[in-house]
Amino acid sequence: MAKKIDRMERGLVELYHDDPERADWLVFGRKAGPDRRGFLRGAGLASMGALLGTTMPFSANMPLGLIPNALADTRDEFSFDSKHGDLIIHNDRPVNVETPVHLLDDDVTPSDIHFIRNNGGMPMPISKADWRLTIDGEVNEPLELSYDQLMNDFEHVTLRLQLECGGNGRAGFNPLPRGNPWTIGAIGNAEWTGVRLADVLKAAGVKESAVYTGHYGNDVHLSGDEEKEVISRGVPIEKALEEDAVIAWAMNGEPLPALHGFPLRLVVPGVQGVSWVKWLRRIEVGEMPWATKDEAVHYIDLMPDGLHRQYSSIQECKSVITTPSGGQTLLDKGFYNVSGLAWSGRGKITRVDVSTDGGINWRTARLETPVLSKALTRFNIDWVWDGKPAILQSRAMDDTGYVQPSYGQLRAVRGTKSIYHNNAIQSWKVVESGEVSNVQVL
Ligand SMILES: Nc1nc2c(c(=O)[nH]1)N[C@H]1C(S)=C(S)[C@@H](COP(=O)(O)O)O[C@H]1N2
Ligand SMILES: [Mo]
Repeated sequence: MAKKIDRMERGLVELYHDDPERADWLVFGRKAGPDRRGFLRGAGLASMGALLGTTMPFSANMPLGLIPNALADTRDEFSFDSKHGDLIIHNDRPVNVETPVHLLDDDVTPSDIHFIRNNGGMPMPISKADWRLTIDGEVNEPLELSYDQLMNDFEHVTLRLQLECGGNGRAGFNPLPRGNPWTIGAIGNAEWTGVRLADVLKAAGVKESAVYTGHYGNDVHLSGDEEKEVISRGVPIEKALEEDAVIAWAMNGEPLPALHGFPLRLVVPGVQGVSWVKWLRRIEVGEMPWATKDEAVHYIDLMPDGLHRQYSSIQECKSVITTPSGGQTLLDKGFYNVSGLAWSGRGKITRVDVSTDGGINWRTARLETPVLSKALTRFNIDWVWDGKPAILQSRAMDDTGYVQPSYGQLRAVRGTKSIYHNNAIQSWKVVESGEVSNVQVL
């Protein structure tokens, strides 16, 4: 019955129907302790919880739609239950879920609407007691820390920080690249609690030769091959040693949900999400950057001086109007409070300008306080809609003086083959009926 699995064409639910053992393997992974492949067949959620023990995260933290559907052995559509509204599901194997921007109007993004980006299968749950974090490579004293050591031996910090996938905005590239077609909601603003990465690295003693970190998670390659790493990205060592990089165990005051990396994940502010490795088990301090030359060309960013540089993992200044936004309808002409989000990977937002006429005239919006570094900042501005077609845009500036570019400017620097870091000015078209939709303005 074990058929060849095509990763793009077959979803998890279908896979559970056709090949449940394989599906378990992909969902629950390799660190199985007693061999539990296939044991979930026919079991209910409650008995799964009992079998795994109460310290295990799945029964409490998996999105309701995923496991019950899988266990029910039906062909129902994958669904992701959230009391806050419908999320956009790009893929269910691996799980990739985007937040529609109109839901992103809380100061702190609730965990159950925060976007999810997985490259591989969920790892087998491991209790906090059995978890170990290794720090090795270019360090004087490699460490193997238990969860308790991490909690007890280092100072705790809580920070509100944006997390954005490097592929966020990919759907705006033309031609549309491969990969999840994120619109602009692969972004969230959670509160992360843990210990400073710098404190842990210093405890291991970083050598002079250190250039980069490599971050390893416990997830499973989609092929099921245990030898294959799902992904291991890191950051320049200077970034890792900054005050605000965190090894986190809590998101919004609760233990990390399974899908967001229980029990530990990295939080590397300002840097694309791929380095925020979940289910963190190892940090390797290395002498070489992780990015190969081929990879690096995808990350050419437009810099404040209008020049480009070869490689950047920082997410440059960006903004989007969330109300009104695509899919919404203005009921009548008249007064509106236009609001949105602005952020920068380099620091604080200093200004957001809004245009309602496709970029001819710009007015400066109000920023909601507190304006935090590397966290989403809300802005708003009053607008009287005269009932005629309009194009709404926002353009952010950060404290390095970087001004969010237009699509034209971005394209001039990168060409058309971009797949990451789309920080171009976003445009919403309003037509006479009041319907709002996405439009691309150069
Ligand atoms: N172990 C592991 N960590 C990971 C990933 C992954 O696939 N495996 N995806 C990365 C990517 S590409 C992003 S954008 C963020 C998304 O974090 P979230 O799912 O908590 O929103 O996690 C990063 N950490
Ligand atoms: Mo990502």
